[in-house]
Amino acid sequence: AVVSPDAVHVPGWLPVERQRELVDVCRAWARGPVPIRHTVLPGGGVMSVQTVCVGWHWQPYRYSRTADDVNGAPVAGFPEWLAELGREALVEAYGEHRGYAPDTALINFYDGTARMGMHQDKEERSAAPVVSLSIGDSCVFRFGNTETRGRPYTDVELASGDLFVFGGASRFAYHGVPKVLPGTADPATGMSGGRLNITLRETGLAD
Ligand code: MD3
Ligand code: FE
Repeated sequence: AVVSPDAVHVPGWLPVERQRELVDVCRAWARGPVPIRHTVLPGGGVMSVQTVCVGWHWQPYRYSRTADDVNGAPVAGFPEWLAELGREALVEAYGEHRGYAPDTALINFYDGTARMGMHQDKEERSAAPVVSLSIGDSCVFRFGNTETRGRPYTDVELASGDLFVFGGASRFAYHGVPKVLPGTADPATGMSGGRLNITLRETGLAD
């Protein structure tokens, strides 16, 4: 379904076996080289979501190759199979991938009470689309506008296996996750509780 121009939601895109494989690899990345953590914001706030990155490390509000705000370690490399999955996602959403070459993934883990406030993603030096994959519990995803944090916005339920691609104008829209829906996950995904979200991005950065 096309939620707004260039924002395409594909429910149930990822087969459950591939969801389980992603859960396994994300569990390994969550252990290291940089452990998953609640990001601390410059004002002292702590995000309720836990995040681990591969390729480039995101910290508010820049990318680096080492996790200076965690343990200083270089982040795990971005695997080519994950870039290929990103291209498959763009072919599904747009019919072509136009040379999509994501070089970073942000992996967010939500427990039943975690939320993500309305924000824009502006650290990338690229207008290439963001690919989002959801696994585990469903959530309410709030997709807004490019001008303000507030209305108008559209609430969409994202379930396990759903693909969402944000390109074009939607790439710089405000968005957030106001609510997780506990107990909605299919145990066959390997997620026993909580929600995993993987976003693929092109940073436009070079070392
Ligand atoms: C629209 N993650 O990691 S995924 C994020 O579910 C983030 O964990 C949320 O927002 C999550 O930055 C939402 C959907 C998403 C991700 C990135 C976007 C939508 C986006 C970037 C630009 C526009
Ligand atoms: Fe975001």
